[in-house]
Amino acid sequence: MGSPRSDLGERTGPRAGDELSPSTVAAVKVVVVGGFGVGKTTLVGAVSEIRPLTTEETMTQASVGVDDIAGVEGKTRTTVAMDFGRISLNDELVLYLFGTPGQERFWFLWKGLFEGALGAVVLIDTRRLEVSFDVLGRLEDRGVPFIVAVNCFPDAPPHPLEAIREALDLEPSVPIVECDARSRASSRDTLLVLMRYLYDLTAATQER
Ligand SMILES: Nc1nc2c(ncn2[C@@H]2O[C@H](COP(=O)(O)OP(=O)(O)O)[C@@H](O)[C@H]2O)c(=O)[nH]1
Ligand SMILES: [Mg+2]
Repeated sequence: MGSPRSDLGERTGPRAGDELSPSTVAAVKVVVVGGFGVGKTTLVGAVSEIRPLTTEETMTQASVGVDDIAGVEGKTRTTVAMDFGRISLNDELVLYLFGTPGQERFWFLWKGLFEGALGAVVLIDTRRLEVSFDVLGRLEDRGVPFIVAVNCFPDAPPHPLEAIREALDLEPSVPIVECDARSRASSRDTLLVLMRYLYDLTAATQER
């Protein structure tokens, strides 16, 4: 057996070419989840300051009849393993973003991806709310705090956020916001809502 592999969490100090000093910068893991085609890869790509790592592949004949593309017929690429990106929200806080596939056949990946994650953004498409039910249920089961971001597609009929909250059976305390996953500013604002929520949750726990 060789020596144990170090991972991101075991860094001992800055390395050459490293602009982040671990002593002053908090690195936080955040997961972006949602059903198939809701815009996860788009959001991670829009906000990431590093070239997002994505493992998109052209949908093959193998996914025909497996991936439900009703409503997203124009979609020809699908994320196979995950998306990865990074965004500095300020001088002290860096988010590492992990986009996870919504398809049920990738759920075995969830365990590893949620390890160490502080929270999640659940992206939804109001034309296909049903693809989000399983994802929300899984987060609730795991006790991962999340916010819901409604990705506004142009041909989606507008719905009041409170109606969406009701349709998804969300607790009143769970933040729900609108976003445009293609927009860097909008996607960044969405992540700020998540961070604010996580901060408030922590503060509330400490008060008890
Ligand atoms: N109009 C519009 N299209 C979007 C938006 N977000 C994503 N898309 C498109 O929707 C499709 C699915 O997005 P993608 O990010 O691949 O979804 P994923 O499966 O959740 O990763 C792509 O063709 C995107 O260009 C959005 O906010 N508005
Ligand atoms: Mg994707």
